[in-house]
Amino acid sequence: TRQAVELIDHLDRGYLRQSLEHDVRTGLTAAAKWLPPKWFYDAAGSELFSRITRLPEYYPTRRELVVLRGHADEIARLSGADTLVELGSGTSEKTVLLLDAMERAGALRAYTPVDVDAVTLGDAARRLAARYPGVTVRAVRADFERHLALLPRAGRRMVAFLGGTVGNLDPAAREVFLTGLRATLAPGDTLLLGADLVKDTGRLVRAYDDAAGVTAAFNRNVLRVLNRELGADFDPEAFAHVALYDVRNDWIEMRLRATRDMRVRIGDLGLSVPFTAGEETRTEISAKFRPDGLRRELSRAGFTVIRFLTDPDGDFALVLAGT
Ligand code: AVJ
Repeated sequence: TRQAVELIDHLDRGYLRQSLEHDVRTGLTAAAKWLPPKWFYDAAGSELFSRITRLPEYYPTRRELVVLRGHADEIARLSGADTLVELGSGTSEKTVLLLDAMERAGALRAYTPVDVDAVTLGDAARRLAARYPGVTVRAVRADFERHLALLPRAGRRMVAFLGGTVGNLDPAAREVFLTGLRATLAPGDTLLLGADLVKDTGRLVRAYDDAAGVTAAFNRNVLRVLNRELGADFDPEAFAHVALYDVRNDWIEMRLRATRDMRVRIGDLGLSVPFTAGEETRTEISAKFRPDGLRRELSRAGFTVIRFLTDPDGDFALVLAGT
């Protein structure tokens, strides 16, 4: 028997196209060039990211799984949730640990994955609908920075934002995001937030500059996305992958460094972008948190921390927070 999956789409083609055009024009005409990380994730980029999560150097995914495996039942019980909403759900690999725990608690009624990629979203939604018959799967295609207010409100919800993706937002954007999310929660709803923690700089840098060069390929992939989507003529191999840890801001920065002078046409934008040899374009920040700072940010956004969990090595945090 096939389970019906409901798909709610808040991203028409025009919306994605407009935000891509806007981001690229803004970022590449700035004095210090930058591109937002959300454009890494086309099919090839999502596949590269999934390879990253299996790299020996990339600890966050495995550490978060350790916390989830050890505490899923506790999280399900403390949250009291019957509905799981997952922001940036991707392949929903970690999700089954939470859904199984909610099912064991006898509470599971609905799952709402939220992602920008329709294919990933549809696959995950169908797979989980088949695994949990009787559970309402309502997939929402949306940009979690823009469409929080449009998420389904039914049930007692736990909103999971895993993987440390919150670290891709700069502090100001994080405050807007957390405050906006808090405003959409009803009494009894909870947030389950995954956040990578500050640690030895060498380990941090290696996690974003792996020996096999997968992260480098992931970083350059954004240029392939611009070539395809905006008719640009980047030579991705003319850019070097750079990963550094900014100790003042507690974040990893990924950059693409031009290895020679060049001029890149972005056909669809009617733009010609000059790069000088050695010039760096920032493509991602990935913030690393200190437990106190993370608690402070959550409480400033109006959350109450219910449980602050980490793996035994203190590498990665999973925070359950209430209203
Ligand atoms: C998916 C955002 C959590 O910041 O660690 C992995 C993305 N970038 N390697 C992260 C990423 C480079 C990842 N997140």
